[in-house]
Amino acid sequence: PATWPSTVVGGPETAVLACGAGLLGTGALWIALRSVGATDERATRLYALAALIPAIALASYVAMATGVGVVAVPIGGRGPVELRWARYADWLFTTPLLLLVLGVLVDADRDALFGAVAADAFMIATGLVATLSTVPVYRYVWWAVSTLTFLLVLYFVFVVLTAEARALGTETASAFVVFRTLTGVLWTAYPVWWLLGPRGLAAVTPVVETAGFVLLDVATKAGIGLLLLRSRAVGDGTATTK
Ligand code: RET
Repeated sequence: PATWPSTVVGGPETAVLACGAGLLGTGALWIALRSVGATDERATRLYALAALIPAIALASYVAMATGVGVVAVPIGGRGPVELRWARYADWLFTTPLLLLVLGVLVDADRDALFGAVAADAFMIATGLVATLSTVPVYRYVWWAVSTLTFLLVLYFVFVVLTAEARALGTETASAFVVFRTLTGVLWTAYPVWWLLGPRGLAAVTPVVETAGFVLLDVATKAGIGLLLLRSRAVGDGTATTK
């Protein structure tokens, strides 16, 4: 129809996306500036990752705010629903990087980390399939596939990485509990929010859905970076020697 894409650029959703871009850009810059002068090699690596994660998201948000990656999916009976796949491009890179941060933090076994990253990428890819499917029931089936894979990722964080953190000593173990909890709670909100949003049960409007994802993305991406900068288990480089 001639009216499509209606809300792509210039509507309230654009403003929300621009806010997200601003917050993520500020976060990336803040983390990068704060990490200047870090001498410990492992801390430097973690800070670089922590700055890179919101920077990638910034690119995705600028793309979404300017109308890139918008598709209209005709979901059975409901007519076209506008959605932005740029979000999934962001998550495809940033969620593995977030897992990498946790892995570097506790000196994780490479093979286990690789397995978790593979499961994570599969989770995002199948989530995109759920998002783009036009038959409602297929959307929920793919959502369920993605969520099952998400449980594998949680197992990795809560069981495998937790064991590695404990092996490194009490300080790293207690610092890791904070990162683990943040990951468990915030990541779980994503599939729930997807279900409530216009892609699922349509309990919330597209603008509210976008605002919710902005809050989650800022909390997970900038939040973890700021936590890292404050964490003694990172800054003084003692985590691996204790
Ligand atoms: C989708 C929908 C399908 C089911 C599941 C999902 C999970 C998404 C997650 C995203 C995490 C994103 C983060 C981003 C940035 O920092 C794709 C929403 C399970 C867990 C942490």
